[in-house]
Amino acid sequence: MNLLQVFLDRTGDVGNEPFLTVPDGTSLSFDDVFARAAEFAGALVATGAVIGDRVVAQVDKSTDAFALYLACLQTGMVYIPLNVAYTPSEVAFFLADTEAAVFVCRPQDHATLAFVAKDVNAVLTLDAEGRGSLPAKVSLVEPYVGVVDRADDDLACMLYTSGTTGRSKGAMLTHRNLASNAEALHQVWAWQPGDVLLHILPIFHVHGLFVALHCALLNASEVIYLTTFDTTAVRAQLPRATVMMGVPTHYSRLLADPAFGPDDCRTIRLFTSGSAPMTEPVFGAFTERTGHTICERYGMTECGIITSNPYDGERIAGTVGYALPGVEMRVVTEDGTVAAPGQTGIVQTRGPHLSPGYWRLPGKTAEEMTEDGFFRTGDVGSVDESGRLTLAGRAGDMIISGGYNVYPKEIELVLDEVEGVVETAVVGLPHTDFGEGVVAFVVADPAVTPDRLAEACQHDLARFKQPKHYFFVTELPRNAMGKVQKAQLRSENADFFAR
Ligand code: MCA
Repeated sequence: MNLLQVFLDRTGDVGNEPFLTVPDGTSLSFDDVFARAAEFAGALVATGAVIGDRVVAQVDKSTDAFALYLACLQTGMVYIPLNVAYTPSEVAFFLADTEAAVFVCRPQDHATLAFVAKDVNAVLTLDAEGRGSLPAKVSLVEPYVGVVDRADDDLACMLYTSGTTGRSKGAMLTHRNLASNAEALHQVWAWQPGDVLLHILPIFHVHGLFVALHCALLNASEVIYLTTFDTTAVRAQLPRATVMMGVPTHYSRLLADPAFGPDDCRTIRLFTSGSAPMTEPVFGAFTERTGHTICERYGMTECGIITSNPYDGERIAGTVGYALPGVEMRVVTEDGTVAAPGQTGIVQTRGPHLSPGYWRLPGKTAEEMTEDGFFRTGDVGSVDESGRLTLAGRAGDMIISGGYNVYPKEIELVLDEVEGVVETAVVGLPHTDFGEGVVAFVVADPAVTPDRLAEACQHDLARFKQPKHYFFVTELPRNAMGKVQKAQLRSENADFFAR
């Protein structure tokens, strides 16, 4: 069934009630948001786009940006949201790879992006205040009526993720993937009538777009919709909310405000954290300061949320809890056998939440799947006797900075292209704000400067991926097999950001 129809059915009785409330207190009702989606759906269809066509959006967080997503569901188009931090060269890749029929960007980026979008049939604009050529088109066309029938296995969205090769892959997500994961989370987090969600996340990732907003829609809940994370604004809104979802950086920033405390959290019944590992000091300090125990859960772009600490039951620091209802999760050791309790191996998962694969990369999809249909997450962990998962790290060398995944290979490829660079190794070092901070170790001619390297990155890589520091070294540490020892680089410089 079309996921939008599920949301319409669940909110049918409360159409006039507040859904998206912005900080000045203005609310759009469920009916308002669905009506706006129907307007955008009409505009999308008027471009000539049809069911299955890809709509790529690189726009600021706004109520209209969310309505655009719903418009894609409504018309059976495939929605691909992009981080606004992506550079034109990154955007060019996504537009070409998806063969986008429609590209929606910010008006201020239009001049720069028009060239990279030259093969896209329709390029439209949308700003954070609801202006641009997409909204302008709305007045020229009729709103779309009805919701296109979709089979459970039809594509709803694609979200890009990278990998060891540095090449981005589009994780295809179906209506079933999204609906099943939202239903499971709605159940395990015990959503209740009257819940109000404080929404502080970007809406170009699984966390902010699906985990947070899908749960709110299934519950017909009001959402306090903040477009950026600002501690003062969050503290001002918290006392009206019952649920907040964040990444560890959000919680450590709240704790950094000495005035933040139990009074701010008096109405909250659930704080969840994910997208990056929550450290035990932050977890402990949060409980001590507020009396609330953060519920850490674990997910991935390819499958949404896999496990969560219990709503009723002990939430243990450093663990990510139990598989969600309907979700299978197992740990498999190097020799291919299912791990015994306590034994470490690669986490695998299977179920209705799991993506059918990577867009137009059947070989890559096959590589990540086992013969019996489990997906190899690449995360290393162990399960205890009760089924509780503890993550111990990652098989690859992916960095997580402030909840964003950063793939070293992608950065190394850019740095290696700079004239005079011999070789590079990019790693994440402990960082108090972002969890891990990106740095690069560079072997290069003396003529190569940090500015030159930064300039190359600025052109090709989103800001959050760019190294915060360049270490010039005469050689990279290698083992007997010639493999660069990134663990050694990390351990020898672990206190770099604290220095
Ligand atoms: C911003 N900057 C960053 C990051 N964010 N640098 C490294 N890592 C980051 N994550 C840089 C900017 O480029 C800028 O640099 C400076 O920090 C300030 O930028 P600003 O936009 O003001 O940043 P911020 O508001 O302070 O953002 C920090 C943040 C944000 C709020 C933690 O990164 C964020 O919203 N993270 C959440 C990510 C998320 O939702 N992840 C879910 C994906 P300069 O000053 O030098 O220009 S994972 C997922 O969906 C899976 C399935 C899951 O399990 O959840």
